[in-house]
Amino acid sequence: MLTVFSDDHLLRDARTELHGGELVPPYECPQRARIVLERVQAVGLGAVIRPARHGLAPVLRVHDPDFVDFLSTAAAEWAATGARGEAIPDCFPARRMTQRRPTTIAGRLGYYAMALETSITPGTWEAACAAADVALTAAGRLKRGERAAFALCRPPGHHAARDLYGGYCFLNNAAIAAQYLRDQGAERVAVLDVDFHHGNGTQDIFYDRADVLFVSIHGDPADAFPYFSGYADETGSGAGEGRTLNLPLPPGTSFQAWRAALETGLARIRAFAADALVVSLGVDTFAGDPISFFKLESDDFTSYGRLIAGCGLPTVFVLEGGYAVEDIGVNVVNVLTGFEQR
Ligand code: 6XA
Ligand code: ZN
Repeated sequence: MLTVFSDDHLLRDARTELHGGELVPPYECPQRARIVLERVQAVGLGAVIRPARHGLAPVLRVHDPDFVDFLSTAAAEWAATGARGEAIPDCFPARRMTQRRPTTIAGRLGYYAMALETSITPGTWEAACAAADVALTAAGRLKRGERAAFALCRPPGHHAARDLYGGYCFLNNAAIAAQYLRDQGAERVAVLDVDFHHGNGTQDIFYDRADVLFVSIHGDPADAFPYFSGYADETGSGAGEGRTLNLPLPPGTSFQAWRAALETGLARIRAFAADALVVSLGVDTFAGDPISFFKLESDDFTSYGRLIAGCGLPTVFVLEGGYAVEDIGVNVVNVLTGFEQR
């Protein structure tokens, strides 16, 4: 399987994440991508290529232009205020407050944030654009006849909505890839999100659409980030009614129970008769993950990679979360080699 990778992920190198009431070194760190790449090379998964530049047009197919403009200048605007720390908001358009967009950068941070652990830093925008190009390049390979491709994206993307960032995400790489597949001729695209966290951004982007199915298996939002999205009764709206399937699971979920949810999701994907599949591949379902509560072991990732292959669809794997840094390479690549075994 081909891997697409960009060194520009290194430009996303925040010093701080708000966690447990403290500013700590971010869980979503550059070593993650390095360790995944090293494993790809160690097992000889296939060629590793650099992304082609696609520009902003495919990004603007799923994101709001004002939001994209905000992301592209936020770090510089924040620096110009003389603030000593990294850019994080302090006030949000909560219930019964106006939803008008402020002029000042501190106000716009709160306007566009869906969570505030994620600071915006110089280089973040460039890294996010490179990650989108990685996903687009991998998706483009399917058109050229490849059965599957791996987009080694960093920063991740599935929490980024049409006009929201947060949860370590800025641009929604998986949604950008899915829309690109549509624009390149696929009539129906399925997105399967196996990250521990609900892909609220991907759900938001496709919620009222009949042509993109979104299936997500994740920690129950009653217990897990992002708390305000991912319940089973969120099923889509308008033309998209029935095109969102959320499979929330409780703390301590074993692979057996997780696999049963995957089978349910895969059955829905088969019934949808998609032309292509995008997998939001987070491995924070791992028992050793420091911020999550499922109990998958490394061999389980191989098993479910094989199950995903059973759909028989051209597939783009897009890297999302996973913070047990020592194990992230093995776990991610196990999914990919499991897929290739079938
Ligand atoms: C913030 C947790 C962010 C989770 C990000 C993630 N306290 N999403 O892994 O998939
Ligand atoms: Zn996650």
